[in-house]
Amino acid sequence: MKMTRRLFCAGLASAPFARPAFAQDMPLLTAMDATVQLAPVSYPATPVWSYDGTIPGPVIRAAQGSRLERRLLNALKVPTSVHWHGIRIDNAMDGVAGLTQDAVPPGKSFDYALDLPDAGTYWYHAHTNSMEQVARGLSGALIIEEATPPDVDRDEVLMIDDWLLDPDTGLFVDDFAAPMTRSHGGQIGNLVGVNGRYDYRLPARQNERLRLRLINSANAQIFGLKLEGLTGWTVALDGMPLAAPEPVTDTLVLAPAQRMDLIVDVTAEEGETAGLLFAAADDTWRVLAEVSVEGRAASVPRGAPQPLPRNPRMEVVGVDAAPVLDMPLQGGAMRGMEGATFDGQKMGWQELVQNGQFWALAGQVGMGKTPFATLSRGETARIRMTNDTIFPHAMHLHGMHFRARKEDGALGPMRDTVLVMPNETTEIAFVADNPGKWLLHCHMLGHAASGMTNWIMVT
Ligand SMILES: [Cu+2]
Repeated sequence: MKMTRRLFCAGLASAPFARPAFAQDMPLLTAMDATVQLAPVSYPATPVWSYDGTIPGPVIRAAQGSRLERRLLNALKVPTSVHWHGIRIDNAMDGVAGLTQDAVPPGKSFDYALDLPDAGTYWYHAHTNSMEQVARGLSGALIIEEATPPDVDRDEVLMIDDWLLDPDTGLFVDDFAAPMTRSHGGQIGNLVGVNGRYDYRLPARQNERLRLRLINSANAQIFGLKLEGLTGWTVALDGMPLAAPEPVTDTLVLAPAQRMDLIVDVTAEEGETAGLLFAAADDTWRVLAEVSVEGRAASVPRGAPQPLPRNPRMEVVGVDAAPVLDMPLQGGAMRGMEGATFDGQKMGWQELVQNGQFWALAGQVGMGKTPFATLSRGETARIRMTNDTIFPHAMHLHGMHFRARKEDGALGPMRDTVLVMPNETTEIAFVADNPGKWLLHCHMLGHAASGMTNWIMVT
């Protein structure tokens, strides 16, 4: 509480407005300016937008089945709101400015209170002008703990991000809205890091067992990852437990907003290189998080782990009989589209470009007045997303998790964000069991801001 109050005051000191009134007992989450050393120390520090003064924001841990309360206090000079990504949440708490709430003006607050039905790895981030606000640092991990956690020695959160910094000034390169990046793959940083550090290091002992909770909080970068000196199993995707742990044998792909829980045994000898590597743009593998091995925890590794306990409501039933709704993903550089509806008007490609819009979902650019689909509560629905663009898109559904349905009818793991590759079709199936207005959008945030955002209604 003392810490929270101190940060609260620090936030106010830098903000040009009067002290807002706030009631006592709800813990604060303060969106505030801060300065953080993201680049190596020989470079200048970076002014950021943060939660509670740190990049990433504080790790919020809560028990499955509990209720989480945070009072967002906006000490920034811009309006903001918080989205609790992947939580099957009460619609009013979803944090989407312009759909589920008004953005919180500077100096004002908003009380978030959410039930936490599912255990797993989630995250929270700004959902007002998120293309800029998330890039400037407004995100943090949200960890919902199982009543009976898996048998591991340590539980570590690795929030993977990239930052586009001017090396001379340390400032973020301020072209979040640049048409060039928004119409292409989105904004990719020139510095990659974990938990706010480009040189993240995790000390460990040989044969120690770690749970690694990977979160991709980057604006647009798809990370190809591999383990070195570690033997691992994937045990959950986007918070949701897999039916059986899957041995990590190949490159892991983590698209923006996706999460992946790994259980790893440290198999490297003391002094050997170990850690999480990522595929850099020049096709070399680079260390993302170094695991430095000192000493030994056990004489042998433990062998395959047990699956995590299931979450409730993980079945998607009645899929084969469910109607299929077509949602082509359209637009972007090099391919474009003939035209689409923006702001209630039919526009051709050139006119859309002049309006700073490059993408559409099923012929609709951005949120229209009417939803893409209206579903009855409890209904099973299928949405077939055909990627007619030459870029990958990480499609995220709010409020509910889905399973990808393969052509033979088999259902994939339950998750909330799926990567749809160019010229591919991904069909998602879900039970519309959560009433409200829910976004379905690309999590390449520049794409979302220039057309790739739609919504569905569950009544
Ligand atoms: Cu996209």
